[in-house]
Amino acid sequence: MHFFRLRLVAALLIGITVISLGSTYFDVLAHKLYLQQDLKRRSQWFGAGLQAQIEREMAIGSPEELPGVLEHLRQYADQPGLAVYDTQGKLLAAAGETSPLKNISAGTFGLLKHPLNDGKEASAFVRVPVNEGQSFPAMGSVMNRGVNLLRPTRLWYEAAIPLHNGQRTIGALVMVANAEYIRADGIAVWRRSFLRIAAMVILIVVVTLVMVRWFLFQPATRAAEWLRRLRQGKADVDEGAKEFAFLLPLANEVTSIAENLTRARAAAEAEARLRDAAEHVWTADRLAVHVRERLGDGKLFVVSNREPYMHVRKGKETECVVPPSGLVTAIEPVLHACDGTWVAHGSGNQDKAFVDEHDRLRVPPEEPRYTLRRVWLSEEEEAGYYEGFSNEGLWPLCHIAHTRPIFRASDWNYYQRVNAKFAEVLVEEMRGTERPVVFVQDYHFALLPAMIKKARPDARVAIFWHIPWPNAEAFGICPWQGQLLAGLLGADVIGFHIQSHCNNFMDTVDRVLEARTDREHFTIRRHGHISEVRPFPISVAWDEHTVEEEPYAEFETDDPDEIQATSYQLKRDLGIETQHMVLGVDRMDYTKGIVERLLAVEQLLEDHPWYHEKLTFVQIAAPTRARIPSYALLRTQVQETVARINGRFETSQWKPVILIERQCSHAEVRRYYCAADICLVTSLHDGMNLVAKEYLAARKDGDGVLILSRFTGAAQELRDALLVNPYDIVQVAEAIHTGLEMSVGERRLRMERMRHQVKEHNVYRWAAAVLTDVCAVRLATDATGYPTSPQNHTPDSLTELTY
Ligand code: ADQ
Repeated sequence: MHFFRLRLVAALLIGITVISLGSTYFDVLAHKLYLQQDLKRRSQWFGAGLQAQIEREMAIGSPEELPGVLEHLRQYADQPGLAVYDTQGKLLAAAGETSPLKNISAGTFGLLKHPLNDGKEASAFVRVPVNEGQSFPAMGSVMNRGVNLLRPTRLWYEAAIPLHNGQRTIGALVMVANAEYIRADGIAVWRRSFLRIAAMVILIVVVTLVMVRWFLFQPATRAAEWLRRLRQGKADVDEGAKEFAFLLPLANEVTSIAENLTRARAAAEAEARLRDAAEHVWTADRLAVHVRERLGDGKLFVVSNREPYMHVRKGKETECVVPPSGLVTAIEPVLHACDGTWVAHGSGNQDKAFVDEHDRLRVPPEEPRYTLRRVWLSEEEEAGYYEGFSNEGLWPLCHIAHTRPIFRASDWNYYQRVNAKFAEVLVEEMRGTERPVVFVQDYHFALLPAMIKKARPDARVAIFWHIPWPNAEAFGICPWQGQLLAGLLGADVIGFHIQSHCNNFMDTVDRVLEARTDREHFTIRRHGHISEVRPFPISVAWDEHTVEEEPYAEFETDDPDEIQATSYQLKRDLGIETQHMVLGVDRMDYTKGIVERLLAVEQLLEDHPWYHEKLTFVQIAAPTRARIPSYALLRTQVQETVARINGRFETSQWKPVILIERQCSHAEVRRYYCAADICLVTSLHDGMNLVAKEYLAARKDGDGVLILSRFTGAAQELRDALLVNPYDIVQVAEAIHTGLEMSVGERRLRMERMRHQVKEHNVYRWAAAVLTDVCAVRLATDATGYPTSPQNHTPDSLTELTY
């Protein structure tokens, strides 16, 4: 540190001094030049006056009077010395310091050469030795006079002017002026500059040292301290990131390293805690290690309709958005660990600007770990495959929610075409890969497993069906049920949330296809290929070590007054003024039972007027599939029902129902979860329902009540929820009443048991289970025992499927 300071001071001293001296040198030069010019001008002006007078005297022809005249003129004009020479250079007369003037010999003209020979004026600055008793210089240049430079010298100005009589030159007038003041002035300027430079150097050095201390040493010391505390796990990443914002590029790097450090430390601690408690809770890191081992040298490919990163324009900026989805949480750690490929529809309006020539990009953008391959769909394809066949056909077909499915032949064509397009992309991505493992997501890609298998029999394929599978009669409505089943049976593993969906699927296959279903092992054999049918209940992430950004994360206390005070505060922060808050969070979908839920709240207010002005029901509804008529109709129904209930009960102080129609951030939804006395999930039919599990995961305080529809997959696991039939409005209203009246002890006991269930069966466990199963699949082999794998084979037509 000292050495750095010394070097800094020395560099400053040398640099500033050299620059200042250079600048002063040129200042002095300019000043001297100015004084010399000024002296010359004055001499010329004065000489012109003298010249005329002396010429007159000489013309009269009385040389003996010249010394007197010169003396008079010298004193009158305050001139140190004057002399007149004849044409031979002989001194005719002199005044003032005369002796040196007399010493000029006629032979060596020196300065007199020009006026006497050419009739022109001449002048020079000369440096002459200071002779004792003689303050007047001899004429001529210094060189001529051989000045000894070691002796003290003085500066004189000499000017010689020709004297005329008519056209004839009759001699020369020599004027001598003291120019020593010019040298003295230069020295004075140097002296002043030295003082100024010295003061400037000292000031700059002091200011620089202070600034270096404030802006470099002190922040650097604090940054080092912050990093040390981070390393020890005692500091918060955000606090440091804020303080060092002015070092932004560096701060970002440091923050990222520190975050990784914190995460790694937290994961290691969590693992250690789990080992210590002999628990088997799945974490993102454990999942990553587990899947990497199962995959070996194989490569993972994930296919979904929704992409994990979208580039969208917001105002003038383009943002990279992560759509809120449990799938990204579950799948990302695996892809991070094994650097796989995620194939998805590029639906962001700026997506095309961020891919390479193969439509690929590396993600996450700030720390690329795996490849995202975007697939482009035309508007017609999107309308037919996504909105039409998937969401107007399969979605209502699989949910018994009494909304009639619509099957159009044109939508079916697009569905096949888009499935084939994704299959082609996958085959292209898998080219050159030895042991590909493909994990297909959801009902948008029922045909994809068979298409992949046809092109790459050596690929292990799993598909997870995120929505319910209805009974065989209900599924029979679909005109293309056979093709859908045949497509699905191309997969080695077919996953549903719960056993009853698996059973329904087996029944449907039994009824529609010629295949051997084995109910003991839950396998289906068709055309020599075996598919396993398994329940894999999906869940949410459980990261106990994640740093929560809101102050609601933990308020561990058993004191009911304190709990109530905190609960009030949480509600007030969200703008809710009542004692109780009941919450619903859903996409605005007719399967979620939002209207039924509203009717139940109305029933409660009717049956229990006690809750007037004491309870607010908040419904957060994310807009979804807005172009489909049944969704537009639902939205109108919800808005009208909310308006009607509010119109019926509201007072000047109180609005019983608040409808928030927008997609909120994870953090915002979590704040509502933490503040809600009751989370109300009333789906008419739901594969799993992640909102119920998210509510439980958010309640680190151990309080809160979950009311859950018995028609959700989650109801199979969460037996401590208040289970309801959402069609029974009175029952749901009574469940809300029961939840509000439930004792703290009862609430906490139920919450603890449900949280334990979600913690044990989190989303990492779900991903591990599916991928473990598919990696363990034994592939069909040919007579030689090798997988029947036509490497790099692209079929003529991926849509040619038989069933
Ligand atoms: P979804 O039908 O979308 O999922 P769900 O499981 O409840 O239903 O998941 C919804 C997700 O969206 C949750 O993560 C929730 O937090 C979020 N969400 C809802 N409204 C929101 C809002 N307004 N703002 C922000 N986020 C909001 C399908 C099946 C389910 C199955 C999942 C997973 O229909 O049965 O559980 O897939 O397999």
